Amino acid sequence: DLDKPLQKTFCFPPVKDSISQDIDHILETQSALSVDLGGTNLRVAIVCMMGNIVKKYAQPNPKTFEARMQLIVKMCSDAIRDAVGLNCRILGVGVSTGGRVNPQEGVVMHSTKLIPEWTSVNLRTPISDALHLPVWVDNDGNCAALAEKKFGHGKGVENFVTIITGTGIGGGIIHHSELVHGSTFCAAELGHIMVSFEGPECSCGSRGCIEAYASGMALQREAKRLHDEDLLKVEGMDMKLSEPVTAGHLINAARLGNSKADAVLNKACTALGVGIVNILHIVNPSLVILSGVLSSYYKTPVQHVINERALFSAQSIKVVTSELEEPALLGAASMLIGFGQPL
Ligand code: ADP
Ligand code: BMX
Ligand code: MG
Ligand code: CA
Ligand code: ZN
Repeated sequence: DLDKPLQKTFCFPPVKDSISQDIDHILETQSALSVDLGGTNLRVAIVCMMGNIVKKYAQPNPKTFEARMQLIVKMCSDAIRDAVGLNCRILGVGVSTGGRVNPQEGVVMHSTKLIPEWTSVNLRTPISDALHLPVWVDNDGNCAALAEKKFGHGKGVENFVTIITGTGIGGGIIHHSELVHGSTFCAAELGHIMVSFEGPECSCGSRGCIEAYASGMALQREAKRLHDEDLLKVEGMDMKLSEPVTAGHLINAARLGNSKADAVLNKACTALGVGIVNILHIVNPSLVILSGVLSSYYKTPVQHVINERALFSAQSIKVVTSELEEPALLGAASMLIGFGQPL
């Protein structure tokens, strides 16, 4: 039958031979442990080769060095135990942390008071010694950028930046497809872009940083201030006496017509937007990826500030929100897995 395509009849056997099946199985089960240390939370996850989070653990991030190191090792050990039953082979540990990080050495060089007792801390040696696994470390915003590059909106994009909002504001810059670390590992500390000489105090010791206006902690500070002055609650707002006041309450109050809450949020949006315009004028990325707890809230106002205040040539830059579940955790894992993904 000469019309039949040749390969269908002769070339590839329909069932893979057992060696290639074994290789596929080994590749599919390769996994990473990832750790993310933020101003509020300590998260650990088992992440498989394709970048899916198989299991996740979360605890409040302890305030002292000793307790934090102990908890990291404890949570990782528990995860390693669970990984066996989940058919995941752990290849190593990726750590994402706030602070300036030297990734070649696996050392946190310096931290703001958002993570206390976290300056000149070698993470690689003690974690590697305790778990008998290789360890990679980078800044959390930088990790978030790596995750976007490997698994998210940054796939195939040569120049982009990401801003991740949590307790603080983290940043990552991909320039010519590479992460920018700078001369003293302090590049892409985008939360500390200053948009006013005065402005609120920042956890870094300065004032007027975008983190001091628009981070989860900044909005929580303003929500508490309004609450203390009895100016937060509005008609129709559900707020229990026992629950802590958060940024979420501030957003709810503004939506329900609280003009004080609305003014605070407008300032936060403008500060963040102006900060991002400054970034556009320095590195000229083609894409800005917002992630973290407040990203969907900030997207439209940030786009608006860009339209109003960026130079004409920076107007076409796209602003998107991340579709990744946990960019910092995934990025930490991506330092050792996911190499099958197109870059
Ligand atoms: P981190 O990495 O800094 O530990 P996360 O990304 O885990 O932080 O986010 C926790 C932070 O998110 C809290 O510190 C708080 O400021 C903020 N947050 C918590 N709940 C809400 C909410 N409902 N809406 C907006 N922000 C929130
Ligand atoms: C702070 C700073 C950054 C970090 C950012 C986001 C420290 C300890 N942290 O600006 O390095 O990227 O917070 O951190 O110096 P998060 O706590 O919001 O996740
Ligand atoms: Mg974080
Ligand atoms: Ca960073
Ligand atoms: Zn600052």
